[in-house]
Amino acid sequence: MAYTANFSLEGKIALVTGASYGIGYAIAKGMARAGAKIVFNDIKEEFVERGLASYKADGIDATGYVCDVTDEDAVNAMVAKIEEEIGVIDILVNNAGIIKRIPMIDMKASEFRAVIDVDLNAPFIVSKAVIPSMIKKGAGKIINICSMMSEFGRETVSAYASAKGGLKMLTRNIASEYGKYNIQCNGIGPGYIATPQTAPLREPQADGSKHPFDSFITDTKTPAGRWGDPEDLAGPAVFLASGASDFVNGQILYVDGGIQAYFGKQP
Ligand code: NAP
Ligand code: GCO
Repeated sequence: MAYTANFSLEGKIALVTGASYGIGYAIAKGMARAGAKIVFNDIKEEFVERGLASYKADGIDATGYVCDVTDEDAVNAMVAKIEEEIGVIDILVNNAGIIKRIPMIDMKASEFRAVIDVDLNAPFIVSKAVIPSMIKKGAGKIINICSMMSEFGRETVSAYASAKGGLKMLTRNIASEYGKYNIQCNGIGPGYIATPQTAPLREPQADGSKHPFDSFITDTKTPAGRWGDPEDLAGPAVFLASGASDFVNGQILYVDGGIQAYFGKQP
């Protein structure tokens, strides 16, 4: 048997949350290419439909559900429906996420709570919903999409950094509590990736020049000298979803073009 068979996801069912587009979509596409059956959700029917059309165009027979990942009853109902219609979820990717870029002292508590709800409470809710069947099945893979902000702060992202820092520790705790059931829970920490979420940071200036943050990322902070593409995350996700990573547990795999290793371009 070719060694690459260890990276196969044939016969596995993968739920990727918030995967109509962006990072979730790229991860789901990579997992489909490795043989997984893709199931995804989005908060709006129109986005689920749009996602299904994209998957179909890419030759992927995905199944989509409308579900707000912060709504525990809706998540439990979705997981029960998936188990009834498709089968037990072997791989969960907690990808759905939001960010609000507001200086902390200007941020309303409700805005802070909204980010924590999607980026931290929801991975707890969805993981809690899928783990019992993984225990019964005797195996499972959970991948939490963390962030550079699981390690660093910066201006205006207090809620997001708090959530993603918490998600790193939730990842480690799930690994600790459920590793004995052959469930591996790891994180992926993307660097700066070109998606709708970061579009405001790449918006060209009125005079057509690069956004200062765009230059900051490409010219000062990232050794690769570029923004990441969502596709850059697919291979690491397939690895963490496959049998090749069965003894990897509680780790955050940073896919950041070298940002974390780099002090920053010297003057
Ligand atoms: P994105 O383009 O904003 O996509 C986020 C996805 O999550 C959308 O499909 C969105 O659906 C969905 N979503 C949001 N709230 C939801 C909810 N309550 N229930 C269900 N779905 C919900 O973001 P992205 O850049 O692809 O990021 C995906 C993940 O990677 C996020 O967790 C993000 O924090 C993380 N990340 C991103 C970067 C980056 O540089 N882009 C770097 C590190 C980590 P709607 O369109 O319906 O809102
Ligand atoms: C920001 C960006 C980042 C990225 C990502 C980096 O405003 O700083 O949105 O937070 O989304 O999380 O890893």
